[in-house]
Amino acid sequence: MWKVIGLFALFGLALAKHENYEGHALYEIPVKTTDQAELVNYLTVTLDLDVWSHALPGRAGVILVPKEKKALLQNELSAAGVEFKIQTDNIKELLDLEDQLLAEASKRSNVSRLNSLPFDQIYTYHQVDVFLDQLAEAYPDRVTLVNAGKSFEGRDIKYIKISTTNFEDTSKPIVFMESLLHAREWITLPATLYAIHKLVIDVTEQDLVQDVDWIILPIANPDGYVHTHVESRFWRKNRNTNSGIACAGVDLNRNFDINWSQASSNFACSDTFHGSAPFSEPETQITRDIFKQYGDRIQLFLDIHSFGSMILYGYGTGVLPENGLFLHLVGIRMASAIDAVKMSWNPDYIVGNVALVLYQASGSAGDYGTSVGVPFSYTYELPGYRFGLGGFGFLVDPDFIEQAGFETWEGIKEGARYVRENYRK
Ligand code: 0X9
Ligand code: ZN
Repeated sequence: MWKVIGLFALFGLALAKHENYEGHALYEIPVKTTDQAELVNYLTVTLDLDVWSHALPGRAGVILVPKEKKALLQNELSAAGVEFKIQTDNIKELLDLEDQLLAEASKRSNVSRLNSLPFDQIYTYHQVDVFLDQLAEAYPDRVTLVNAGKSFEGRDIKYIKISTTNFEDTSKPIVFMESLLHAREWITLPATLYAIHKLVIDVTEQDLVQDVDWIILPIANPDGYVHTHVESRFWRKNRNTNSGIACAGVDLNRNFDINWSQASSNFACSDTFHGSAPFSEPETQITRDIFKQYGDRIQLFLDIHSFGSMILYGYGTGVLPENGLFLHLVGIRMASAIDAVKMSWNPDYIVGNVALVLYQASGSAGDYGTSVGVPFSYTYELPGYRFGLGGFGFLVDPDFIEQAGFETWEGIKEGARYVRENYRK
């Protein structure tokens, strides 16, 4: 009896939880020409739609559309002769399924001792916080926990330093990685946690632990991340409310002081709103200060995002950095290492300048790294892994969490080895 009531209560909770996405449909729009792509991108702006994947000839647009806007969008597309497919008519059902799959996985595994992290779950802000604390306590000779400051809503932003020489041997290069700058890109968290696991708990790459120092910031946007767990699963920005509650949030990956505001939105409601000034946000200031503090020892910076199976480098204006050829070369090496072990149904990684392969974007973390002299600064776009009957972008299937960590680690290793072999202080 209690079980039944419990089930209903759970079900009711799940219903209440994703109600804001009831009837939202996911459209796949495989445009054929640049004109069609431009139309789709124009419609997403004028109808204020949530773009999951930017439409380009040869790369389908994926767009989340609320019930009341479906007819409008379809009329416009049909009038222009643009074909489309509805991947799912009600994303809320998939959100409930995601909750259910993750809840079942967490029931199966034992998370009471987080220093043996099972990779079949997406950990909450609090769980990661506890994990980092415990890790630093358990491995004091190798792990230092840094509480770098507070987010807009006052949450601690913490990163760990991994070093066999307490960061004192300045002849070692530093690899700096962060994830979850974009809140909804959940699959990026297991990628950094997996790297931590392989560098501290289950070490198999001695050279990378001995000869490289690591800075890993798993939750770069804690407020946005918590918001995706308790309120809106597809929230992207931080939770700055200076422009009013209705249009909260700054896109942290448009807020860095590099070509700021050149290719981003000035409109607070936009998902690519760049904020009131460069580095207006405490979250981006923290990443900036890491670059400042560790200077030119940072040889490789990886800002982990999803989705799209891409390794991107700057600049987002389309101008190539001086070492563009080397950026491309190391990018290809990392991508090939991932491709060698990726799920066969996922596409090969694409490597290139963000403006050339995707779109123009200013003020990104990756570009900032390049602008302050990090020779190898990249944005990883992890794949969208299989979910239910299709690939549903940001949704996470627990069956592929470990795979995401494992395959991304192959790419990270390749990049880290390159800088290990080539960095001379
Ligand atoms: O648009 C973005 O911020 C990134 N894509 S996402 O789908 N995760 O939002 C790409 C940014 C890439 N920028 C540079 N490497 N410069
Ligand atoms: Zn992103």
